[in-house]
Amino acid sequence: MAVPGKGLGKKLWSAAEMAALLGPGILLLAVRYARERDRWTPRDPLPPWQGVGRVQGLEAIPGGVRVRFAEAELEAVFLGEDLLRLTWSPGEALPPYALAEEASPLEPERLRGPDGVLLLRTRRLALALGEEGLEVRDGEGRLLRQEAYPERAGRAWRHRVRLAPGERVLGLGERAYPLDRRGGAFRLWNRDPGGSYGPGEDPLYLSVPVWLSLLPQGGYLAFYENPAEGFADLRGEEAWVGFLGGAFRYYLIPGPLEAALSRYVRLTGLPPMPPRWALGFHYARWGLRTREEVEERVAGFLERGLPLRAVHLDIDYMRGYRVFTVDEGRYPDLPGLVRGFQEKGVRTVLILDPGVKAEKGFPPYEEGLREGLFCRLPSGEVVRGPVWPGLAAFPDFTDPKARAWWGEKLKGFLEMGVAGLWLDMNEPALFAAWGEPTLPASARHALEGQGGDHRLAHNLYGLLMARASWEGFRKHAPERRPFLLTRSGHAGVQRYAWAWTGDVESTWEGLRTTLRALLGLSLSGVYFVGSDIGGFSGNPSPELYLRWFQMAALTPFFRLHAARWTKRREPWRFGEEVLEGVRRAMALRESLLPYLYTLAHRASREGKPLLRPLFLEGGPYTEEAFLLGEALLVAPVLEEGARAKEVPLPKGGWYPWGEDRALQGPTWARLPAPLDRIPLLVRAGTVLPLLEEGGLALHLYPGAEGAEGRLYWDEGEGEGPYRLDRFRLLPAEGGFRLLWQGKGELPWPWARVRLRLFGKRLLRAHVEGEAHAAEEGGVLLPPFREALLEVEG
Ligand code: NBV
Repeated sequence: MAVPGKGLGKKLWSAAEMAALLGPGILLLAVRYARERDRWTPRDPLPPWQGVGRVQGLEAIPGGVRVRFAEAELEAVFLGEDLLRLTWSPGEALPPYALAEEASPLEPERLRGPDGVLLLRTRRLALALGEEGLEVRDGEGRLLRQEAYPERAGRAWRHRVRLAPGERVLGLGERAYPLDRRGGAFRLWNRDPGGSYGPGEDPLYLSVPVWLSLLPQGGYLAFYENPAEGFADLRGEEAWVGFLGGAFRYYLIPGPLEAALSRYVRLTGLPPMPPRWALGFHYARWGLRTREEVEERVAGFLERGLPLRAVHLDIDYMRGYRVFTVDEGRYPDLPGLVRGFQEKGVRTVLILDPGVKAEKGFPPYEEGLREGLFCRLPSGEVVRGPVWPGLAAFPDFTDPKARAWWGEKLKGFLEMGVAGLWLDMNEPALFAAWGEPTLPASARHALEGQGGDHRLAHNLYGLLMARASWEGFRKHAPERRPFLLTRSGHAGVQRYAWAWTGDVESTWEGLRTTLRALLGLSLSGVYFVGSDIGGFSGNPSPELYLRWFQMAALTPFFRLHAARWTKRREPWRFGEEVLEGVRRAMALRESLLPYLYTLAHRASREGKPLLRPLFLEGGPYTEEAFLLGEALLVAPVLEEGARAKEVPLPKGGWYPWGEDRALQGPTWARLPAPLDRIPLLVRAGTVLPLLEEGGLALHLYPGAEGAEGRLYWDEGEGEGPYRLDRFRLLPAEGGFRLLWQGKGELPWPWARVRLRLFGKRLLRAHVEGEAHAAEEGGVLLPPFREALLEVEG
């Protein structure tokens, strides 16, 4: 981080502010470090950009073609009907950390156009190589992308991509910017904005070089497989995309975007199935100095019957911020604490920062030095930069030895029952009084033996810290599903960790920015995301706090957290009305668990996102609402004082939560948003599985053709038996037939199922000839294969 508390680059911290936060000692180190870092930052301006020259020759290769230009070479290879890979050389190909899949070439059809243009095509995608550039079309021959042949400047590459009128460009990871990135210029470089950020801050912690183009006819996805520092400038009618090093290699996938995104996620890795508890509510707070304080907070939730599933311990539990230690004085008997919480159904998650205190005699530091695990300067000296514990050394996670060592270090915590790890400061972030708050550009990295500098490896740091932690988790707690939460990452980080959006400001703008950051991550393949409820850095008003809570309850990761300098913000600190609103949001979240768990399963098997902007599925371009899975439409309240909201409804019927009448889209509907809830709608045609006291409920929301729904369930942890149930509601004489098909080894876990029908009044249900009368809340049935639902005329 540059200097906590301020948007970096805009303003330097006053010495007094910085000293107040970090202490005068660290302030001095931050000044000294910034000076040293500048000394170790090579000043090598880019040589002039040069084109690749004219085509000199062509050669067929498996799956495609190699084209020789005067100054470069291009390999275009199809790796499937919907996957084209373009690689320009010369370039420094790095180990394929982002990829999960090794696709093999697929033979395209090879044609020559009338003007000598070479055409390669599959059923879904066609590539045409012209004089000045290339064109990509979909299976119907519609133009998707036009790009000029690239330019090179030393190690750097860049190219121009034409933007069609009305084309929108999405993705690029976490951004404090509207989802349509056109009009902006973005840096692909993971950066800690320093303790607080708001709209427009760029870059943030987790950038992903993935680009989704939304065109009237569908669009396409481009993934640049390059972790080096890069940029995407979308201010004009042509975009510039470039990287300051690394190979210039990218993949193109045709739309529709929803399918393209799943394809990208299979390429870079499906997110694993999380433990079920992780979908519940988490509590965190920086600045809990003692074990008693943590216990008091946890008890506060439990005494009030607020369903707390996990508590996160921030850096305060450590001894002088030394990683892998526990301050026995302030946090005695951590194993006992973890066990005690677990008995109450609360899991413990511990924060880990990558910096290892550079202190003689501190075993992890000594080991790292001895085994050569830390990042070094070109001189061979270990880089030591300031973070929380003072000067620290940084494990080089691009070295398999360092990853294995890190994984071993987790053994103690995992064996004591710690259920998850929270990976912070892994951009990596250092305290620098000015300039780049990270390792010097010239710092060396192993990159699996190939070697390279920090400019190439920087964006991989968070990804590989997550990978090292994941591998350690699997090794030392093989019976449990890893739960990792990361702040930084890169393409593929979804294979290992969930992400949260860091130190956003506690303002209404911060809330809107958060929604954008969450959806931007989701559109970049990082599906399990959430934010600090109420914003990290300031004190939200009661209303902002509640609105944030309500939105967060409908995002994948649901956690309350705040900076040490903020006021206490447990739900009971804002008066009765807010507490009741929070209770309601939490109860809704708990009841949605079967639905969320099923979404998590679909993400892990099919690469389907949990959070989806409406336009991903053909709806309007809007940031006022989003989908949670296919069935739920959430319209968060983002404005102070609003008690109603204009909600965009895509095509089809939409049932406002709890109501019997569906609204017909496409339309904008004005829906009530009293303080105790935000607009939430269910898509007509849905069978929604919900958890309720004592069992499972199926809420039936018929559309014109009935309704459908699925449920995935297992033991919530490990790799034991599971079951998949499919429910189909079909219109029938006098009402509906509800068909239930289940498969899998896990026995159905609930004794009774409550059916609740929306849109029509349910009179009774018939199962195997027996009639069950419906009451106010629906009808209770034993498990069945087919039920006949009789409705009022
Ligand atoms: O560990 C302290 C904080 C943490 O609470 C927050 O969630 C992280 O984003 N951490 C940043 C380091 C210092 C921030 C000023």
